[in-house]
Amino acid sequence: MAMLSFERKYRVRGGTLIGGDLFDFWMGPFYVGFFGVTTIFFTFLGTALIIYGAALGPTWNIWQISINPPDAKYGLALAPLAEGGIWQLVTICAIGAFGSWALREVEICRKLGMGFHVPIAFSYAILAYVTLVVFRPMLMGSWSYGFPYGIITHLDWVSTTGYTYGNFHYNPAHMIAITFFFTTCLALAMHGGAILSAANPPAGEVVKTADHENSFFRDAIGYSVGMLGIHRLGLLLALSAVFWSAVCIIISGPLWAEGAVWADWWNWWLNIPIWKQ
Ligand code: 07D
Ligand code: 07D
Ligand code: U10
Repeated sequence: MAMLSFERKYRVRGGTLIGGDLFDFWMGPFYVGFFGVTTIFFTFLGTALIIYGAALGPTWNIWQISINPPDAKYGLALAPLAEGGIWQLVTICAIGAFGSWALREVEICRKLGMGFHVPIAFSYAILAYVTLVVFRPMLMGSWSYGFPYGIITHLDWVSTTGYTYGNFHYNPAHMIAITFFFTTCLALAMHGGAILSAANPPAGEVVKTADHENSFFRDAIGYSVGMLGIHRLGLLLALSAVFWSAVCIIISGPLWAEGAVWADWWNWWLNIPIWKQ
């Protein structure tokens, strides 16, 4: 079925989570829905606040604009707008927009009768973000632990936070997260390569089948995970990467005290009785 006639067939009422038929329509290619309206609302408000924050100075240079979290002295209280209050409002808008986007995805899945895999996957990204700007700051007792909203300044935050714990590479959950990120790339490269090599041969050659793909990996590495399995694996790897990222930062400070060096965590290894003198 061509895309346009498919869309006509499936662009039907229903599947909404809230508001019934209200907003249950499309604008061009976009499904609107109640959560489309709330996405637009939070996005506009959040962007307007960032522009307001930028207007307060000191720069309009896109790389240097930074909306900073409040100073530690404000703890978990609301701060004045120009002293971190904007950051707090932008954070609320960001969570509102990301949450709305996820729920709009859920409504689209319900309309199409699909599983909720995509919104569940996006909710892992939201979890990582909320861990950085809500859960960890709350556990540390101050919003100042959130990262600043600026292209370069958020990198400075990553660097400073990393060195606060010595060499962040020794954080065991960071290691697990990185391994999952690298493995996700490996799996996607293998999968993209396998599909293109079988399904998109040079002109004049026959298209190969899933049996060819299975056989390739059985010949090469002795096992094929299968054509459904590789997609399950891909999702699992990617979600695990983000999950362990959230773990690696939530344990830095709330669990492994601020200023303590992650390398020292590995002392348990030196203290295992069989080789400890
Ligand atoms: C390709 C999908 C498209 C999305 C894009 C991002 C904005 C921000 C805002 C001017 C893969 C759109 C960007 C809307 C404009 C203002 C105020 C996704 C794709 C193209 N980072 N980060 C970037 C965000 C964090 C880190 C780039 C967001 C954590 C490092 C972009 C968040 C930590 C590096 C960006 C976030 C961290 C980057 C490219 C939120 C740990 C880089 C992103 C909401 C996760 C790279 C200058 C990309 C870079 C980079 C956005 C959070 C680390 C500006 C929106 C605090 C080390 N980050 N980031 O392609 O070049 O993502 O930075 O959590 O090296 Mg970051
Ligand atoms: C938070 C993004 C959420 C995004 C959302 C959507 C929009 C809309 C619109 C385009 C989590 C936003 C959407 C705005 C855009 C349009 C239209 C994703 C998020 C909701 N590290 N490190 C990680 C590596 C070092 C440090 C994670 C590698 C150093 C700190 C990952 C290396 C030090 C933190 C990772 C390395 C250090 C991290 C990031 C190598 C610095 C974190 C991925 C090879 C000196 C962060 C939860 C992630 C984290 C994190 C990888 C090096 C410090 C595992 C590969 C040694 C402080 N690092 N790192 O989390 O865990 O994505 O955050 O050297 O906080 Mg690290
Ligand atoms: C995959 C796949 C597969 C495919 C695929 C893909 C995964 C099976 C079949 C998909 C993959 C690709 C296409 C590859 C490329 C993708 C990437 C590299 C990922 C990164 C993507 C991007 C960078 C693109 C990002 C673009 C986005 C997010 C679109 C931006 C959207 C908008 C600007 C509009 C969003 C719409 C909303 C929120 C709802 C509708 C709203 C409107 C249309 C606007 C009008 C507003 C209203 C009606 C509401 C009114 C507003 C109000 C009341 C509030 C006002 C408030 C104020 C303050 C003013 O596996 O194989 O192939 O293709």
